[in-house]
Amino acid sequence: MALLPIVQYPDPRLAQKALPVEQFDENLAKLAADMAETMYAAPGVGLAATQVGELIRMVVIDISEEKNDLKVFVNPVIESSSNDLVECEEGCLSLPGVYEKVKRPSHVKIKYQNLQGENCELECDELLSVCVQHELDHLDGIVFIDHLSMLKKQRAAAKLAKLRKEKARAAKRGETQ
Ligand code: K1U
Ligand code: ZN
Repeated sequence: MALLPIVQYPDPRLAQKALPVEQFDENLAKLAADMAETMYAAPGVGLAATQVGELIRMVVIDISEEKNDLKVFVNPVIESSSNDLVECEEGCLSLPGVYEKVKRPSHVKIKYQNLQGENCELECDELLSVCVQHELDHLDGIVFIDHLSMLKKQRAAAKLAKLRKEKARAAKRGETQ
């Protein structure tokens, strides 16, 4: 397995729409395993193939405390969404250090394929629902700050740039963060 570099905002690849997976082979399984390793190491609770520069429709998610409930969704589609919305604070491994509240449907039902190409369905609520919607957005070239007002989005992007500058300065001084 291998750790993959995570594409950072505003890299234009994050704004591209990913293509459907057609081949369910060992290369796909290897990418899923590498994405899972990368997600656990970050650490994060989800990762879309887009975030590792692979523009295909696959995401990995594990919201368990023990990090032993890996879910791999290939060609996922939201079949239905609840009318009620919830506001949750979200983060993103492509925008490290930026956290903002986003309103989304509280429940979603998804259809997807597993790594063997079998058709599956899953009802999602709470953190899984938020995470699924966040990761599926990545496959459509949407990052969570795209859901904010223009002003809040600009502030979030400015905060990210400031954090990066601080990190670069600290690295120059030989500090670790
Ligand atoms: O898409 C990503 O970059 C992953 C993202 C998923 C996500 C988190 C929270 C709300 C919506 C989507 C992350 O995992 S950010 C890191 C994070 O939230 C986290 C890290 C360690 C433990 C628990 C959460
Ligand atoms: Zn993200």
